[in-house]
Amino acid sequence: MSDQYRNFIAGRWVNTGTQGTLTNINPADTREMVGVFPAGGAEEVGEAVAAAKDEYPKWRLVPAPRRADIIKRAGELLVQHKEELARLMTREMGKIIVETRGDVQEGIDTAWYASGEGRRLFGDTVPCELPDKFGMSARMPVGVCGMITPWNFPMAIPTWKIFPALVCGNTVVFKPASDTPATAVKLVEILLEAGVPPKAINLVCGSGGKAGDAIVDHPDVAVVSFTGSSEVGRKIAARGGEHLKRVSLELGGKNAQIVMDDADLELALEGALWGAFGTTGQRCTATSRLILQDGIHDKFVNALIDRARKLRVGNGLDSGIEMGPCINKAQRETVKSYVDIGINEDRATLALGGHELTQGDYALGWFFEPTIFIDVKSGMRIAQEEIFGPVLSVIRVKDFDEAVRVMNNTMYGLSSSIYTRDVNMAFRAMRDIEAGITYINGPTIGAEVQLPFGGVKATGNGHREASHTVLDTFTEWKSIYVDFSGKLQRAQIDT
Ligand code: UN1
Repeated sequence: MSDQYRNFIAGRWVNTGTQGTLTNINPADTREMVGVFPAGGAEEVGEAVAAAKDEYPKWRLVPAPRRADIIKRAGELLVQHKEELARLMTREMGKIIVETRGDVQEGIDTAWYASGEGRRLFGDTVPCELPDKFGMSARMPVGVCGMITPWNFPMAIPTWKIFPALVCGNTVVFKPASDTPATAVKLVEILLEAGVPPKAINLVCGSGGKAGDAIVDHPDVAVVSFTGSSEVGRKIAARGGEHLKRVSLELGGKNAQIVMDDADLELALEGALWGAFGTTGQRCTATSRLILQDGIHDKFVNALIDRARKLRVGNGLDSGIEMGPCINKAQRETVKSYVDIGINEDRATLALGGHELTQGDYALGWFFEPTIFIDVKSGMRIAQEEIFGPVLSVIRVKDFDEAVRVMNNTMYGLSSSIYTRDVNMAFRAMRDIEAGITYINGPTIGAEVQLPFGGVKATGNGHREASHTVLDTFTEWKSIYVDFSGKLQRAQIDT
């Protein structure tokens, strides 16, 4: 049974879109159409932005703790609907039900964190140079925020952006990925039920080229927050730059896990399997390179291949399944093309997998085998380019210095991990790895919302989501001087 989804624009649910209709297909069983939804473009974005702009002067004056109460209520509704949301999300994007529950949980965690900020939003009070003068800084909302989100975390990532933006007093135009509109509709329904004023949250489904670009180009959108590929991020930054727009980018990764000779190997093995094949490798933080020290390399590779071969691939709603399908046909083709590059161009050794799964029920979806390349060299394309699929490249190194050199030899810098029992090595890794996130004795995936999320180099442009650091994206600093001397006091002159 498929649903008819609608956009939510200027306080109304809208059935039709100027760009026609898009279909939402279950990637594990393409016979199932999860829903049909209208695709919007510049016209819908224009109406949505106008509504959000109209609501902004009212919403910014609602006290922040009251705005936060609404987000807290949204968190409670997410708790209440967690299971049904998780099931819907597995149907629309394929990752296993344990993971979609986790995705909703990350939204809940974000609601608690962001609502707490409604009673903080700290600024500074500082002494002034002149007598009878008071100085302070305060966070002010920015205006209309455009949120362009990916399909791999259809709940968590939109909440990372929308919840803090609303708590800060901004209004929102939200364009979810075309592959995951159903979760977006549910999130907007929840925000409305929680009490967000209808025009403060607008939903425009549609393609990046039409709806996404219209958001980036609209002069009344003050902030664009985008999560997706570095290629698209570069274009958004350039277009946003034309308008001197604030653009927060969360982009690609080529994350690596290092395993040193002294590591707890069983622990490192579990970490590598989870980091590489969890979410079918479709996380910005996925482990796509495994850097193994010489002494344990062969033993570790054998155990890894053995365990990865046994991973149960299938429909994420079925119990016991450990890895779902790729999101769609095009993504699976990309994965396959990288396998071909690995074999023919890079001349690495394909040690496991490498094929589409097409037999029996697998023929219904976009399944791909867990895939491992060994004898990979750091400069090879499969060790440099983001694949976004279940493909792991194993690189052998002789010592710690080489491991860190290989780790850093990428244009990206999102997540990283090292398994070692040597505290000195762990601290050197924390200092010397070029990445926004470093895990010690944990896999490259699994960020918690109370710490900043984001990366260096081509992974972003200096912004961080989550934590209190996200407030820097959604607020503008105001410095306030109160002179209660009753006379003109000239700074830097009447000292
Ligand atoms: C992403 O991959 O885009 O740290 C987000 C993690 C998750 C979020 C991933 N909490 O893997």
